[in-house]
Amino acid sequence: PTRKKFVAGNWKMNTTLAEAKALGAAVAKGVGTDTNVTVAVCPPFPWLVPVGEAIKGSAVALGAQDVHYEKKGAFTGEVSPAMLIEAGCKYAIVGHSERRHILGESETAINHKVHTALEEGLSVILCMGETLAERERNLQERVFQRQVFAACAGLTDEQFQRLVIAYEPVWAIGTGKVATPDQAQEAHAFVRTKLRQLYGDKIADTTPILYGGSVTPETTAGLMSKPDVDGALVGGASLKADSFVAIVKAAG
Ligand code: G2H
Repeated sequence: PTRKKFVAGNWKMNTTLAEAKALGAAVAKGVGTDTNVTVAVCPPFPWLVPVGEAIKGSAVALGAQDVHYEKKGAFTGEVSPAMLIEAGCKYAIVGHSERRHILGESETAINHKVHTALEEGLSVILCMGETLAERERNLQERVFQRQVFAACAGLTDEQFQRLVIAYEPVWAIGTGKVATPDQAQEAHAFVRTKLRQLYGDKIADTTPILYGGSVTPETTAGLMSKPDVDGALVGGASLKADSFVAIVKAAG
């Protein structure tokens, strides 16, 4: 099965407003209107609308870095899926390791977020991946199984069509230590096999599985050459338009 490659930039808590607008505009210019790769940028919440303006007319879509699990109400500081849609987002990242490990986000909350975001019409980029301690004890497959299936419990077939999985080994995030193409392939193949066992061929064959963790233009082609690596979730290298656009080109 051929899955379209997908490259998303996760800007994290970076950029001034002026930098965000300039970065969005430069990415839009570099990517253009027609691409064989699905491309998204995920700026900080307050920059979503202006970055949406900056990428208008290009093939670049807008995503948020997180979303709340309730639809509205007394949740001070939180942002709902409907707000993100109105701000122009197509995607929301859910369960990024920084939220799991630094901000203490639970698997129950992540499952709830995935459900609400999909119900409200967003597509979800669900992150998962093992820590260094877990890999050293060879527990990564148990971790993938637990994280993916805790997050996906109860989704409908239609909702799975709007789910993208991102494998981000925690030891590779922002450390400059990228997983080898073989390590990524092994993890992605395991996740896909589990999707097949639990949800069947269609979901296993169509769900994109991205790799994230210190991806650079230099490492992209090797990772993308693997059959189960369908794209990249890019952090640090997405903050420079040249390197992000080079990753998009290398993925295509
Ligand atoms: C992993 C990745 C993007 P970086 O968090 O989500 O960041 O590419 O900086 O490792």
